[in-house]
Amino acid sequence: MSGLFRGRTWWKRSELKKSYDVVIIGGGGHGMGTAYYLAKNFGITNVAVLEKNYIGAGGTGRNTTIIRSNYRTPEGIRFYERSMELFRGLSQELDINMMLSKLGHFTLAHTDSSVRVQRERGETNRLLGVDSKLIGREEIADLCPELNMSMDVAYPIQAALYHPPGSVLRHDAVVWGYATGAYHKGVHIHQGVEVTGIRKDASGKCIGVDTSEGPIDAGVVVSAVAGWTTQVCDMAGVRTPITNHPLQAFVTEPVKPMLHKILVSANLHVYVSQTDRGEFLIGSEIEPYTTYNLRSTFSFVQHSVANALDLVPQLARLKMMRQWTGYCDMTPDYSPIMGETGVENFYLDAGWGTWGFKATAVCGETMAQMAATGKTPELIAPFRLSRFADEQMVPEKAAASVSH
Ligand code: PYC
Repeated sequence: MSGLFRGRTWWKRSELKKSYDVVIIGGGGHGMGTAYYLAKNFGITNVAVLEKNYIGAGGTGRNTTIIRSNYRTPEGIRFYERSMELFRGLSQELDINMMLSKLGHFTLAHTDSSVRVQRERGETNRLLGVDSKLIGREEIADLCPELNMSMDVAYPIQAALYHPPGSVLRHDAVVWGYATGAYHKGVHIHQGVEVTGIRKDASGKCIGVDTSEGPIDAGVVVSAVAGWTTQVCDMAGVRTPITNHPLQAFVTEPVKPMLHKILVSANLHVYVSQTDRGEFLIGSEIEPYTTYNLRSTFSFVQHSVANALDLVPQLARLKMMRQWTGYCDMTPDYSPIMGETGVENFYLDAGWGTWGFKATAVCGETMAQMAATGKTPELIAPFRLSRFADEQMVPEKAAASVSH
């Protein structure tokens, strides 16, 4: 028994049982959301969430906290819009203040081709009822006077996709809210328990997991481990096209509220927002190499500071406070992989790259439905693993975070 992380929670520790109806691997927002909606929507409470580290240790605790639904494909837009709907009611539902701030989101375009892409995104967004449109320089300057609109920079801002519902909310509150909600409905949450194998019967059907604390039988196993997906899938004999890249970010010292919009630049590959605490949160694109090394790099700081200062030069004198790195399980089309895996009763919630936090709520809801019914919910059918073999990808690169 690994005692390291036991006892950190405020709730009573549950006994690790030998058998559960559903075992969820991964105690991040997606895993906890799945457990919560299994209990809430389906009355299934004989559920264990197994987390090898502590709750929210992975991508859930290492993101920009941005939620938005201004994606490029109809499949992506519908999916993330459902997440926004769920997020809006979550503070009340889970009785924990998520501190949702509806700031509005700009995707800045600095080249003609980017303007075309943002215009197309806006049109598709509006067709599907999502508030988002291309705006020009004057309106940008009006809505965000802090932005540097000078023409005397390498890439002047030409236009922006403006998405007024774009918001930030507390990532820790989301995972702890779901965890607490699930716990009070009877779900067992086990921190410090590592999955070491996926158990199958002679026919190849998944029947449970091996763990650092012994084998556990399960009717259904859901993997929601983001950066660790390829390891868990290897245990199950499931092949995915995922590669794991590091993504870095940093925050400055806190100052008075100054920037009231969330900024992402499609061409400079940088994002900037000001947190409720007053810190500026700045980051850029994933690193081009694959690794499980979480070391921060100077080249990242150099690149993202230079680009952030092109956008908001007033930040020049702020001190950097913290820098961190997370893992991104990248897919070829920048859309997630959800649902069936080819191994009966083993389901996948993966491929979250740099866009996983905003999907937390809808993933919880849909993966719970998948685990409870064995049927693929319509919203996630386009994200099936088999789409790569069938050549039916869902190309989201133009709208997934800073990856343009
Ligand atoms: O999807 O909005 C996003 C995002 C920004 C930085 C990383 N992901």
